Amino acid sequence: MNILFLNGPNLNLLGQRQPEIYGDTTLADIESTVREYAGDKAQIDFRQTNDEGELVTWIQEASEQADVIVINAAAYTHTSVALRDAIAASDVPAIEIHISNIHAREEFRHNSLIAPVCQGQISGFGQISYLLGFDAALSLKKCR
Ligand code: CA2
Repeated sequence: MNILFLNGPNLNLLGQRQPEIYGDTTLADIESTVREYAGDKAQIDFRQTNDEGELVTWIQEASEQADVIVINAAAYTHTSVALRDAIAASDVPAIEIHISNIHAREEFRHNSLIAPVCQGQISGFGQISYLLGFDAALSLKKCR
């Protein structure tokens, strides 16, 4: 079982700026927590990029490498038709995750362009959203 975690723009700043919204945990801390939580249940590939095209390429390549994608697309969630098309074209199921509750924030964050092409959405549990994403990925693989 291989799970590909993809993280979009500015998530490399986690723990360094706006802790009142995103907490004081860094993305590297989250990656370690996910790896520890996964144990030997799954192989974890954990990536971050600020580049929309790179995310698209990683999604396109995922069918060779991953059973499930867990994606925090960050701001591209709300803007990227390219990401939505890449997820829709992929034969690898994707689970959308967010640290904050996007529905409780500014109106422009309420709409996710990728939600309709993902299996489901996990939003608002802080860094635990990543662990819930892992659990969902595992269950999805078992029940398919
Ligand atoms: O809550 C989430 O996980 C988001 O995907 C985070 C995105 C935001 O655009 C989405 O609406 C919700 C922002 C990620 C940027 O993270 C930062 C962390 C620290 C300082 C600045 C940005």
